[in-house]
Formats: sequence, structure tokens, C-alpha cells
Amino acid sequence: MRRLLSLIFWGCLALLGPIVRVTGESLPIPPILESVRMNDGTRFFELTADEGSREFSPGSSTKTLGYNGDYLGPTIRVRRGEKVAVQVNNRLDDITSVHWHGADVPAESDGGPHQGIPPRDSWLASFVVRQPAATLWYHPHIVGTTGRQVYEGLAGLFIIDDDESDSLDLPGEYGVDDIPVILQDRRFDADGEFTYRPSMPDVMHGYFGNAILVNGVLDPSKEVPRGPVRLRLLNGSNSTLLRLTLDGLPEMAQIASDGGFLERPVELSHIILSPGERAEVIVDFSQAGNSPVVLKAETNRGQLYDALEFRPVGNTATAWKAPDTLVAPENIPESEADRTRRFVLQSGMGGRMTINGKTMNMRRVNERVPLGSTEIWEIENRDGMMSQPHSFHVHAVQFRILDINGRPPPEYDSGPKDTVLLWPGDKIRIIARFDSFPGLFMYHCHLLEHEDNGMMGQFLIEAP
Ligand SMILES: [Cu+2]
Repeated sequence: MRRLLSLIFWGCLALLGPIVRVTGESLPIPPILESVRMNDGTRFFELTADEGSREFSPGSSTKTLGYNGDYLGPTIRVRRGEKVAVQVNNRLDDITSVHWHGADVPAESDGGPHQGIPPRDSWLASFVVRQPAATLWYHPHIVGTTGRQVYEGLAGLFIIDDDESDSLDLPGEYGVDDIPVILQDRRFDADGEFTYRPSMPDVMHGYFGNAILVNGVLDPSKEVPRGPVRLRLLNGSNSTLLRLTLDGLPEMAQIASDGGFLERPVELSHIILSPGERAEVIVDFSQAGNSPVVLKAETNRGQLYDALEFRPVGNTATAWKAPDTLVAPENIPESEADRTRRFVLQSGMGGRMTINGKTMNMRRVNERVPLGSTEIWEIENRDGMMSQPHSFHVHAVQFRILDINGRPPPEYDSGPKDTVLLWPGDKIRIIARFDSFPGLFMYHCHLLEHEDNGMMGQFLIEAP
């Protein structure tokens, strides 16, 4: 049924034609952020959110937002065990915040709506990196304006390394054979500018675009070595689901999901990412022919984009030998769960987006979770009639999917996750240990128009 729904989504909604523009600009690689100082064993970073502008197509400039630049932000790269602190400066006219999506950090450093940074003010997040190697990301998280701020450019990658990932024989030269790929659809107008003016249907169904940006540019290309190349894929779109395939190679091997490595590489012909989700894949360009290989992105509106063109260079290498195992699986047995909570996602009249019938209220604690407990959260998308997918994100934990509509998850969805796609009518059970930090955290739909219009709640992790 779930597969059928997916086919219906990608098969029958092909109403809008593709926008094909081949400019072939070289793919920009977000720079690794240099730390500004070391102090008492803590590595300090600095991010500044500011206004800017960018010419996405020649001759037309769009107002944007960015961290330490005009659009998007640098990649923050840290090691497990490291003490880090990030000072965030807000040079916007609006309140903002920076949430470390997927990170296991204290509530006061989580960067959610309770850590808003007023205009011209700064905020310091500090934490010890406690979790395994993963590709996380960061973005604003203020109630009502997250969609606009992310859309206009505020987002960046947050990569964690550890000894285990170093010991694996995987491509790891950043920007060469280990390539960040931030995918975002945007709605450009006739003047070549993009604006964020969601109508009521946009709130209900998400602010869809008519072009796709990769690392902040249209139609880029990238020279790659003719061997295994690791892509760190992020769907950084506001509300658009992406189905990714390769034109020129039959498959790719997924090695990591949101929160880190899978047990073993999983060969896939396509990958579906909802907003906020990540996947790391190995693409073996030794198996490519002489033509470029194109990363194609199909949206749940049926648009098909040539998102990124890869041009393999160099001598033909031998085929990549995938490792048999990556990391030992860390499953949480269902028998360890202390309780089950239920969350029903549903759209209402007039764009009222609810979880368990309620819209987000900063003064309401929706759920109280005892520190150290293990819980099953059963999430249901009750928007079957509206054919509306949702993307459920939980702060503070990496969870495991127990089952999807009663069936165990596919292997690629069996690793650590912080965001999960729910097709209309889906019921998904996840399990997590809430054992890190006490404090107030968020759960919400990661379709940002839904989040901004109420589909969010708060849970308080309480120390005994
Ligand atoms: Cu939603």
C-alpha cells in the first residue's frame, strides 16, 4: 500500500513540466568553518546570520539570507568527544535561532524557539559532541518564521567524525570524493527572483518551487574521480519531497541515514528524502560510461529536474568493493520501552495544522518524558483524504523505526533517524532512549509551512 501510494505520488502528479537550464556552473562546496579560537579545551566557532543577495541566473539578483555569506552557510565539522561552542550573531532585522538538527545537545543549546536571538544580539551554544559520525545540519527554528528564513538561505551542514568512521575504507576527501549536496527547490518568478509569499494552498500543501538549487546554484556540474565518491545528501527544501536517481548508473549504495552509518551498505536504484532527511551514498563512477552521470530529482508534484551533473575524470578504476559491514547495529528492543505515546498529524480548516488536535503553543508542555526512559512513539498521518505527506522530526534523540504500517522498515530505514516521512494514512512506530539531557525540546512536522502554522509540540525531559 505504501509503495502504491508512492507510485501514485510520483506517477500521476506529473502536471508541471521540468525546467531545464544547463549552465554547467561548477558545484560550489560550502567551506569548512575554521574555528576562531581554542579556550580551555573548547573549540570556538562563529556564525553570523546576515542579509545578502545572489544572482541565481545571470542579470537578476534575489535578496537572500546567509551565514557568513550571501546564501547558505559554511560546513561545521567536529569530532566525537570534542567540546565545541558556536557564537551566533544575528544581523537580521528579525529574531532568529540556530537549531543543530539531529544533534544530541543540552536543551539550552538546542537552538529551538526558546533560544531566540533578537536582532543585533548574539547567542552562545556550547556542548560536547557525544554522538557517532553523522551528517547533520543547522537552520533557524523560530515559530512562524522558520519557513521564510530557511527559504531565503539560512542553512548549513554539521558533520561529525569519529574513530570508527575514520577506520572505514570510505572516500573522505571533502569536496573531491566526499561531496556535500544540499538540495532545495525554489520558486523563481519571471524576473529570475524568488520570493516567499505562501498562499493558503501553499500552507496546506507546502511552498513548492519551479527550480532546484544544489549548494545554492542552479544546474551545477562537478568533476569527480572515476572511482567511488561519497555524496552527503540533504533535502533542505521547505516542503518538497525528492526522489533521487542517477541517470547513467543503475544504483548507488546508501551507507548512512540521518544520524549515522547503516549496518551495511544498501544498494538502491532511488532514494526518497523528505524535508530535513539526509542520506550518505557511495556512487561508483568506475562503472560510468563516457557520458556525464546526472543526479535527477523528482518532486512529489511530478517535476523532474536534472539537479547535478557529474563528469567522471581520470583513468578507469576497478569497481568499488563495498565493505560487508559498516557499524554494529544498535537496535533498541521493543521490550525495553517504558510506554507508548501517540501523535496524530492532521490538517484542519483554514490551514490549521495540528498534532493530537492542537497547534503549537509556546506556553504549553504537550508531553512529559522521564529522563532515562525508553519510549515508543506511534505517529499517524491522518491526512489520507488530503493526500498530504508529513515529515516528523524529534529533537534530542536519534530514534529507530520499529515498524511502518505494521511491517519492519526496509534496511535503508533501519539506521539512526531523527526525521521520518509519513505518507498519507501511514502509521509509524519509532523507539528512542531519552537519556541525554533534561529540558524542553520540540517535535514537529518538518514541512516548514506546516511547522510554522502549528504542527509542532513540546516535550519536557524531566530528571527524577
Ligand atoms: Cu506536515
